Amino acid sequence: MLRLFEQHQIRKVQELEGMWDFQMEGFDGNYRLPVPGCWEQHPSFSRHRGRGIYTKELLLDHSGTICLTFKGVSHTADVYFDGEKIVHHYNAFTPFSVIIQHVSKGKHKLKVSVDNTFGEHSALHVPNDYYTYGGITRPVAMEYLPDAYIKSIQFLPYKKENQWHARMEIAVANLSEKSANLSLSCHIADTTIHSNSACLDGNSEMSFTFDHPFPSVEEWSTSNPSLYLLHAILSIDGEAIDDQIERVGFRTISLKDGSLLLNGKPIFLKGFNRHEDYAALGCSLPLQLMVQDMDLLQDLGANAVRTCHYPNDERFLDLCDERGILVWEENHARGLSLERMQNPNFDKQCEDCIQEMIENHYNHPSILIWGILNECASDTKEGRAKYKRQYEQIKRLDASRPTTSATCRHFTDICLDLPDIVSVNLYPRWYENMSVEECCRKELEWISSTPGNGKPIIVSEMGAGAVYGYRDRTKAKWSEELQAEIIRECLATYMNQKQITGVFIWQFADCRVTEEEWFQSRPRSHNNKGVVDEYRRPKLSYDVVKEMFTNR
Ligand code: ADA
Repeated sequence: MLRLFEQHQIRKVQELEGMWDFQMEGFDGNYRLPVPGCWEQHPSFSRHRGRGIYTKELLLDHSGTICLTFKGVSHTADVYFDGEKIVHHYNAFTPFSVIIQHVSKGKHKLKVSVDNTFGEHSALHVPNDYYTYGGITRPVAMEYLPDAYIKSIQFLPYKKENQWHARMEIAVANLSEKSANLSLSCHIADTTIHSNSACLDGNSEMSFTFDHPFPSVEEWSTSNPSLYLLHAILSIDGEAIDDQIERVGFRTISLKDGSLLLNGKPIFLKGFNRHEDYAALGCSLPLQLMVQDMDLLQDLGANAVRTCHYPNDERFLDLCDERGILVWEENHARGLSLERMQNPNFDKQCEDCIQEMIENHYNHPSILIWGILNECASDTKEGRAKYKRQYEQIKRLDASRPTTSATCRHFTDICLDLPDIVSVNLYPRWYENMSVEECCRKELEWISSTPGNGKPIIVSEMGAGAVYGYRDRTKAKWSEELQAEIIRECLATYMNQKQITGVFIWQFADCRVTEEEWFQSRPRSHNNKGVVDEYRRPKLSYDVVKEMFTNR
């Protein structure tokens, strides 16, 4: 399944899921692995970092133009079609596509070389407190494209004189040499809007823009997440040849007097940090397990999730849209030192990730914040220049959502003037040998002395580790009892501070970490701060969070 709703009625789409042929460099033998999937689920490759080759025969039922879309390949893909390299992509967490024209009917060979090694070629996938898996880890789609097709749809809802309106921008491309007489219609919420005809030159692109009132729609909210299908149909000389469906919601996000407003009303974020990671399946969760996570998040009383530390699978974001769960989505970066930020590939790999994240996820009503660069070198001048570039890039791509970045450079951060929201990762009684109250007071005092003063404040991380099943009534380190006590104390403090507009618990579920660098010191080679373990088995802290989130 590519999305939680059908994206086309006219365009023909085929999902390339199932068993692909596989070979691992340095290993003998031919394998068959499931796509989507991580190669780590195979016992021969469960701890292997290297280059794997996936191949699949494609059978085209007619000649023409196809578009191959990879929703996620971890972490670098080189794609070959009938032996010719057609696209290269870095980063496991953003989709990419490639169009191939003049393809003949019949059999063709698709090969994907996948690399999950660390080194200078990879500035963002590095040894870390989460695991970089290997494989074609998210779905793959093959689409047949007509000569002119719909390239993208952007939907921006807004209120004017207390009535809902929306601005819709639909980009189309003409792949043929010849010019085309195009027109476009948009169907949404019992309204149909028609464009005038437009002549588009061969090998060119253009956009149709509509701005329209929608007096009778219901707003999207956490309690009533109303969604609408936007169906755009492209015609040549009056004949419908292509279409695209997006699922949208009417809601506004704004900031006022240090609060975050959803549809003009202040909202307190009760959230979790959630890695895409599940026991033996790695980062390649099927829909069933995404739904289980969502059910647990809502059972816990959460109304928000942070996609730490990378853009998420669109199907999970679709679930957030449907359930009214608010999302802080962020580009791919965790804990990168200035030295790592100086990797010659860093800037482009970050900015490509931001571009692809916003281009592909712009229409999700659940996304309310764009984040960048978790705990990177925001206490250095050179680091600040990179933060500034990335915040500016986000605002160019989407000025409708506030920005933030989770910092751990307490008292030394020099970037708090840049984001719209100040976010801090706090670990009193775990990393910091101080009380929760003292830690909170000192942090708020510091923020008030910086350019971050007056901005909404989010505690983007708080928590403690507990090894599932380790019980100790004296609350020894790593016991479930200690974790439950620390989380209770943190929530009681942060949820009752008027300057704090949200809290994200670190973390929802235990996740695998790399065995290089200091991360190898983690018990079980996992980050054990989940309120559930990697199989979603609840720890004592689960009921503490449920009690405190549901009673707020
Ligand atoms: C940091 C980091 C998280 C995780 C956490 C921890 O705040 O942002 O990714 O590593 O610490 O568990 O130590």
